[in-house]
Amino acid sequence: MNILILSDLHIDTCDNFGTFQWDEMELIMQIEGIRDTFNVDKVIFNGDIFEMQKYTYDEIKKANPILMRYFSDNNFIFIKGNHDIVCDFSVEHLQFTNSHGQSIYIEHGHNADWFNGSRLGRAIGKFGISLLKKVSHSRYLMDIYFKIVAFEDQINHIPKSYNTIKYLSYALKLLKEHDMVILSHTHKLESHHTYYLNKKKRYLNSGSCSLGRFQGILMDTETLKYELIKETKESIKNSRQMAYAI
Ligand SMILES: [Mn+2]
Repeated sequence: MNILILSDLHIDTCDNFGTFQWDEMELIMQIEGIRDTFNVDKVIFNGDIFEMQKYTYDEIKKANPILMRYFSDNNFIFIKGNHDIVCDFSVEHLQFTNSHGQSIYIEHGHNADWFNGSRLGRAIGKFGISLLKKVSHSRYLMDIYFKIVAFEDQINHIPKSYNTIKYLSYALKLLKEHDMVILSHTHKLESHHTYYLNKKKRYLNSGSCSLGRFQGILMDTETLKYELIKETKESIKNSRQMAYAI
């Protein structure tokens, strides 16, 4: 079975407080292109798909009617992230075993940290965001906020606090039971292989499709062969133009 894993879209209401930054049709065309080209059997959205810390589901739906219709018309799987934990059609995690007995485990990954993994931590976070929304017109206060949650680098927009060994050790704990663990949440596209408990183990992170990025994982669940997708709105546009030129 070929699966496509995408995560951390943070679909919002397209105001300047959000980070989605995708045109609905452009995103749908990109997903459909990959489904066709690679014969994808199942698309799995691994959490933080809807930015429900900042907006209600209805607000998001109203701002993205084509995309939300596309989601409901297709048989996609949605896994809960810390930003859309209240979503009523998503599951906590996904586990399946292939015909060779290899176990593949997929979850968003916020349970690795207290702030996002506990009810109290998330409530504090949500309260902070509601305050921030009120002051988002102030450049001065927003500058302070961006200094606090500083990105590790300006190109990949990975928050400093997410680039830690914490998620690697959490993945390693899960790998005691599974052969392949796929997390998201950190917005950092990565893959690690290791021999652990006498078996080859793999930890992948599907990165993020926010801020105009298109990152994810394509995987054949039988062979566990995979490919990391790393594109941007611009690179997609450029390759389309090249195709037209030919
Ligand atoms: Mn998250």
